[in-house]
Amino acid sequence: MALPLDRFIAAGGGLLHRRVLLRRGLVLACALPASRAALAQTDTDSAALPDWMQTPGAPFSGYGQPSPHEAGTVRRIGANRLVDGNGVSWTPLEELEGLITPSGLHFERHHNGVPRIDPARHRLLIHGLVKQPLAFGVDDLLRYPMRSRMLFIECGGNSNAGWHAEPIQRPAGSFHGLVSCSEWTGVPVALLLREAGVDPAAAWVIAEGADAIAMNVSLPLAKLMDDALVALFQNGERVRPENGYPMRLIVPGWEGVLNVKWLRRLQLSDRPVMARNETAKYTELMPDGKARQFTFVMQPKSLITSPSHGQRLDRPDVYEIRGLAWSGRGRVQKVEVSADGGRSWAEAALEAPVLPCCLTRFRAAWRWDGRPALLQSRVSDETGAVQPARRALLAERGSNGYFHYNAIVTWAVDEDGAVTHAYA
Ligand SMILES: Nc1nc2c(c(=O)[nH]1)N[C@H]1C(S)=C(S)[C@@H](COP(=O)(O)O)O[C@H]1N2
Ligand SMILES: [Mo]
Repeated sequence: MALPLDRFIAAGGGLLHRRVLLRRGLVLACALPASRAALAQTDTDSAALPDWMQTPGAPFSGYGQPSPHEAGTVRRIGANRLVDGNGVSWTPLEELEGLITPSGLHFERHHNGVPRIDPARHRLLIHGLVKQPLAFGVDDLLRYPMRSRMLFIECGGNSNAGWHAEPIQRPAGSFHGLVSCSEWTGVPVALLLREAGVDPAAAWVIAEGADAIAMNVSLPLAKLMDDALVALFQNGERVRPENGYPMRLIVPGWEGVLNVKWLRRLQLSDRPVMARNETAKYTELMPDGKARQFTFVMQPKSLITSPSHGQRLDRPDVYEIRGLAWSGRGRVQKVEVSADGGRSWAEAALEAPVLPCCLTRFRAAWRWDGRPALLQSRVSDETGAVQPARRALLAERGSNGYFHYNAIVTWAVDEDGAVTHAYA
């Protein structure tokens, strides 16, 4: 590889300046010649045309499915064997590109399974401290002005294996994949609340779902008036049953549990309801023995998806490091990557669009010299919040943690190119 890459070195361990990515031809030239030769042969030799070019292809289909060759790209399921319908499924983040999660791969978190709701019989009730209680069917809501936003939803329990004493050895998505990103379209909650007439004494809203446990949580009224949606559409089609069909609450940037699925009730109140999921669960025990409650906003987090656990670099070469960054506080401002365990950092390129409370794709060029490396990414958001090192997070939160783990993730590359999870 006779490329003049040395003048692009931006940090230790072979990280290259992000402007190298604009000169992609230069960087990837070393990987191309073999595939180029193979293509030339099948293109010109008609006897060698593959069988799928010998007869017409399959007929039309009413609803498309991924190629059967991609059947391995599925959610990883972690069902709770003790409680029916309780558990999670993780998005396989390491298999995906771009920033939108295909709806069929959106992570799932159910406390009591996916209800089979007849949309014609489903109602959203707005009541409590309002002038006039109102009930909305799906057809009623479809007549209101709508908004679309690309937003992530992240479970407060995402990445919680990071609290373990030893680094968990699992693919990136099976560790951090309780986050997904969709385009959500629906009716601003503020429109519906204004129509019902908010009583000045109201300060909280209790949101409840139509699943068998009628899961409920409390939210500050101000957030619902600001930017919450009752979503009817996900990535252009109606919300999937697993994700809240026929309507769910969307609270941009806030903890997953607050995005109540199968939404059936918004009750305005002067106080929170103290539901199970805001007392016994989704609270954090701090080192002083007190618990932190109502941790609404998801803090900045980033993660390299390639190379990541279980992948292998087949030879010393130039690689594109790829990953995702997000913050519930606003836009991603900067992602830095390190190949030497955090001793030196180079700025990654951010792929447009960079939207508030939305996954953001980052890329960096890296020349791996075949020696052991420790890959990390660190995000800063537009409010100045920076993703903490694991040591700093543990110092602040102690070792009782279960929710809201957002520390820097380290992938160790050994001299054979094998990638594992490490603490650095
Ligand atoms: N009604 C209801 N809403 C719910 C839940 C639930 O079990 N029932 N799970 C919550 C939790 S803990 C999370 S993280 C998100 C998950 O949304 P998803 O399954 O669409 O990814 O939904 C929230 N809304
Ligand atoms: Mo969650």
